[in-house]
Amino acid sequence: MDMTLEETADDIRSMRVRGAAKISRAAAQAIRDVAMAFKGNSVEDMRNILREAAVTLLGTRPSAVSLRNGVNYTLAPLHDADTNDVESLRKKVSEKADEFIARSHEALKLIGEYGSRRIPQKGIVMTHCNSQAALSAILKAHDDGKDIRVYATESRPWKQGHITARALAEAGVPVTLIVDSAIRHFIDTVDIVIVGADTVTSSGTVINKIGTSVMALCAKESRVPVIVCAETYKFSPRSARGEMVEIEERDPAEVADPGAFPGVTIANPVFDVTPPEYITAIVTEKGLISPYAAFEIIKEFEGEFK
Ligand code: RI2
Repeated sequence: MDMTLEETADDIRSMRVRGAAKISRAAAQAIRDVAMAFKGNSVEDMRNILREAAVTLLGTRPSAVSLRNGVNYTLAPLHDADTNDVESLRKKVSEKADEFIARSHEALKLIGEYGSRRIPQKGIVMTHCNSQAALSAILKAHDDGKDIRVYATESRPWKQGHITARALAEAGVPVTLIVDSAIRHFIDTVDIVIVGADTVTSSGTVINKIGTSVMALCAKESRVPVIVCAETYKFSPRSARGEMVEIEERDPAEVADPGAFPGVTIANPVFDVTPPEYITAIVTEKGLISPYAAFEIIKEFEGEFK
């Protein structure tokens, strides 16, 4: 079923569709649908409609660079000097969207393979929130017969950890759901921390679900390696040009009913910032890199993602 642009934007904004990779694929698909549905004859009109669609989608989740990279990748034909009629623009945008989505799925598979090799034959993994990329590595390790158990944090306020815990249990992985504040209590028993990323900056800083930096801090204190699983399109070219990543702040009502707390300010930052010195390696579909090599990834893919 084709979704309208507004429906997709609304699904992403309200987090009915969530996860950095999923929202970027949904955005690429939405741009494709806009191109397919365009009825006019003017390529200029079509370009404008596609640009407006990009603005709508980019406004939905400000911290996720994957969204921007997915949209920019799909709309690259807008900059082709030789794409000057409606049909060729439609065809190229549609091909780009399909390419991006296929590339995203392929990346997930490779990250699973590479990331799983870092998981010990027998051991305890700790993860945060719900990351398809992190789960890909954990599930691959389990499929390969490794004897692993997982601590999955609840991940307040949205409790995406419930999705992770259920997915692992369904796959037959022994999993324990814990509250976010239990991280330090359990970290000494953990062999490896595996998390996802919403954005990786050129300096190797990882922006991921609020609480990730606390997990990384506790892991460093206990000498537990921290592996971040992130597709190359989660690396931010803009950060290499000095731009700061905006940390999304969502509705306070997601944390507690403001009406029940008169005079109280409720803050709801969705992501936090983990500096590179707390990260052992970042697993991309191109291989494992040191967080300090993030700039190299950005240089390699800058043309594609801008
Ligand atoms: P994948 C999610 O953000 C989580 O922070 C997760 O770690 C990250 O995206 C990456 O997820 P949210 O949409 O792309 O729940 O690995 O705010 O699935």
